[in-house]
Amino acid sequence: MSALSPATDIDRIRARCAATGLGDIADKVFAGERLSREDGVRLYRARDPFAVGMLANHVRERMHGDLAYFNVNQHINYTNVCNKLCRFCAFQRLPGQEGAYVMTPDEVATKIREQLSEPVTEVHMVAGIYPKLPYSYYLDIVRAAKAVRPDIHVKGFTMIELMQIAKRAKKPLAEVLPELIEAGLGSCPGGGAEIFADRVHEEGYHLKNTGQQWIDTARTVHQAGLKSNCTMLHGHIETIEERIDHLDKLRLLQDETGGLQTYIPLSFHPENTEWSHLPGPTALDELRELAVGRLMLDNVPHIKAYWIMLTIPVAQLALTWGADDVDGTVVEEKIYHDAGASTPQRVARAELVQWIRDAGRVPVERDTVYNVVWSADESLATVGEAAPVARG
Ligand code: V47
Repeated sequence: MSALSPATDIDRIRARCAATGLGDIADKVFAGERLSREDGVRLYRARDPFAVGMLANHVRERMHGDLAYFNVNQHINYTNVCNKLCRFCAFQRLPGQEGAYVMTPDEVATKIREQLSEPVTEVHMVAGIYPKLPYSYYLDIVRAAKAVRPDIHVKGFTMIELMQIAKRAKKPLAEVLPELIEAGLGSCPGGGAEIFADRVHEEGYHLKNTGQQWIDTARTVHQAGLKSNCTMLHGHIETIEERIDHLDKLRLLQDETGGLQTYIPLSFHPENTEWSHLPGPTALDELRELAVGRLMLDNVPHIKAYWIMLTIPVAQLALTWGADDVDGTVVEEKIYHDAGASTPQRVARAELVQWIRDAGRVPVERDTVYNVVWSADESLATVGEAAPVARG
């Protein structure tokens, strides 16, 4: 696979885009110009999704060549107790309900200890909103992880969890974040954004943060010096215009703060949820979503194809539809598996490397903030020096 599209490739992509009425959008992309919201809607509606994929792949290769990032991580969902009653969620339990659990800080430490023989660099720690947990609990679980594995990067707490933590701390988030950082928090994941539109919020998750609150919280996180990821939950009751509105709001936030590292479109999994009558997205919908994300979010460095949610074959394809990252080894995942995911709970590092190679890409193990840990491309720097990322 060629790292950068030569002129003939550009001509081929332009011709395919022109044939489906996207010639002007292709020209903007080749010139590095920002796409408008209307352009975004046209990308979603294009008769030929492969034209959109080719365009997104062009941008992906302009930014990252053939590199495909992964990490060695472990997920810990410290509680499934939640009071938000989101209709898309199969993970939540009410206090006392069968299957409800809360891990103690010692149990979190045990989960980290169990993986000490693996070269894990990140723990991804997210959970439900259980109002009884005191502020000290959140500090303690971060400290517990760091005590067992001091060099581990704690990527923890979505924006809704951070709002809850600040509420329990009885002080503004801007004052809470330095204490979480002091305890060992390294960055924040991108979950919980869903679809920002008030209509969908009202219908699907009205007890949760609004879109505006998600954005305001993320801004505060970035102002505290932490990076975060961002997501969009697609394939349920949202419209194309609502998706574009969501992407545009993320793009504006990024213009302002520069704190977003990676965008992850999250495919709705309907099983065991209140929306189980909805079909969820097809594999083609998922690939198109990644491609539109790559094209619209011109200021977000990375696009992640989360293999747990997509399956490994679709994640492999995604590496030519705009994605440059596949997440990591994971170890234990509950949110998607409760909602019917058929993927394994973990993948071995060597397997991850092999299936990235099989997809025609060059595997690069990164840490959470994209320092290179190991690379099949020996010219890349390793930890301590940021991976070379050309901005598209
Ligand atoms: O916050 C919940 C969503 C998120 C369902 O930042 C569902 O690197 C689909 O955010 N079907 C958790 N989606 C996953 C997440 C994530 C995953 C991997 C990497 C990163 C990162 C973040 O999943 C939740 C919610 O938005 N979700 N239930 C469902 N049934």
